[in-house]
Amino acid sequence: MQKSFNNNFLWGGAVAAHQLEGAYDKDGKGLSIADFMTLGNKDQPRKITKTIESDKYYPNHVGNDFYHHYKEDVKLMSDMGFKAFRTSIAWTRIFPNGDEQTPNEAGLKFYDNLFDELLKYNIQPVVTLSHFEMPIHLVNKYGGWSNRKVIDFFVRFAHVCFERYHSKVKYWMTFNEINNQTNYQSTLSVYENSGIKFKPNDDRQKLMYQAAHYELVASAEAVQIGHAIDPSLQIGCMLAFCPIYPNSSKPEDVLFAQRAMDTRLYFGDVHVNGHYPNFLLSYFQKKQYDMDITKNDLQILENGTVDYVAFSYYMSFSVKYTDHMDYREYQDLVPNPNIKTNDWGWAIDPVGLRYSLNWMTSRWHKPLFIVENGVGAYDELTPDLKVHDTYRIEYLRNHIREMKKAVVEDEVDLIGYLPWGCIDLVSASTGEMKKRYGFIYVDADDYGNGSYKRYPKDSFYWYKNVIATNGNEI
Ligand code: P53
Repeated sequence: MQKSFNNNFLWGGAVAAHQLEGAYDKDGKGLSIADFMTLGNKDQPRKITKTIESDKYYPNHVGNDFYHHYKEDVKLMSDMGFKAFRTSIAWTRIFPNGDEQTPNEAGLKFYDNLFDELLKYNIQPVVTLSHFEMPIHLVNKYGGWSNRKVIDFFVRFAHVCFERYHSKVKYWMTFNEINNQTNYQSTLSVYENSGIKFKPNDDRQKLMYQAAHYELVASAEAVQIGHAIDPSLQIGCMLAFCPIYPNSSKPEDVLFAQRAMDTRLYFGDVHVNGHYPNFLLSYFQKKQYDMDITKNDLQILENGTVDYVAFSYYMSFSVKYTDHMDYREYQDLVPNPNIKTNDWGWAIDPVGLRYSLNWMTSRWHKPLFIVENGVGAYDELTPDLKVHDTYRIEYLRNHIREMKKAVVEDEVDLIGYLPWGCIDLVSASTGEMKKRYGFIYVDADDYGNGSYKRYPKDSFYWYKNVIATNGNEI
């Protein structure tokens, strides 16, 4: 049994370009899918508009204005003792339209500056290539990831990034939460993952599987290119890991929960094993899906397996068998009476994190990396400019405790822990600023009003001590 975390355990935090940078049209940046998503809330989904409409508010245009505050923000991360900081490279800063031959130097320069700033404080950048922010031009001209041509555009982008930053960035991920689109009934999820806008008679499920296939091939190509450029690079996949529990011990519920997890996580099987699991190939046949999967694709998948599995962990799901084994995320989830939820209905389940770490270890035998975890909550800035976020500390403490058991008692191979939205940013699902995750409060409201000043919350000082004691004092 290990005593505690290794000394090289990567404590830190995570963000994504489109949710915090703002500066959506600065220095040659092109428009991304995120620039067309309006403000929503937990009852009112964000709208996806065709053009930028003057009477609507688009929160990602401003983010938390990190583009102009990054030096100050990195300094605050360093004050907390961060060893690693995860962000993404906005594809549209590098290739504004996505299908150009040559990259935009001003965009490349911004990330040089950001990575240099991090390295100045010995903070390792951890980088996602595609995090819900593909160029809108690729959507309008090619239909997003429903088009095979997009593979080449992504691979070119990945190539440029590896070439430019390989000496500064060791840990990479290809596609953020590639499996979120399992819920193909969610217009927003498939748009964010794959830049697909469904038409009324589309077979959404088939389109989703086809787009995901192209993404998996693009990912595997990128892995090979990255390794060829620099064999020391660690290139991983990234999954939204929500374990799915059976509603009861009835064998049908248990079997159905297993099928549900297999359906949500086959993406990981392909990334890690280099081929599709049989149950899914058989499912494609049953549905008579004539998928565009070539022999060459299968070869690429086989040769481009990932070095590690990164994942987000927020919540667990539960399912109850009714009359089908075909998991449909939009209708098959049931509430779990053993678990409380946050204000947005996400189930708070720390034990599920230990379960997940062990589940993935037994299935994939790869190093794991927690690159998102946290609880969205309403915060209040007091008149003396403090935020007493005891609820956030409690959530993170309980999750870190379970993570520690998985590392110490179960000997799971875990690279690090990067909780989500370490500085307040725009929510992906709702576009709100007030669904906050940060250790650092940003004074801005849902409509972009505010000073954008940064204030450490109580959780800032608590997390700083967790890192300083390498997880001995939680
Ligand atoms: P927000 C759904 C389920 C789990 C994670 O989410 C998800 C989503 C999609 O929103 O997204 C990840 O901001 C994602 C981040 C996102 C974060 O979780 O909706 O990788 O971009 O911000 C938290 O509260």
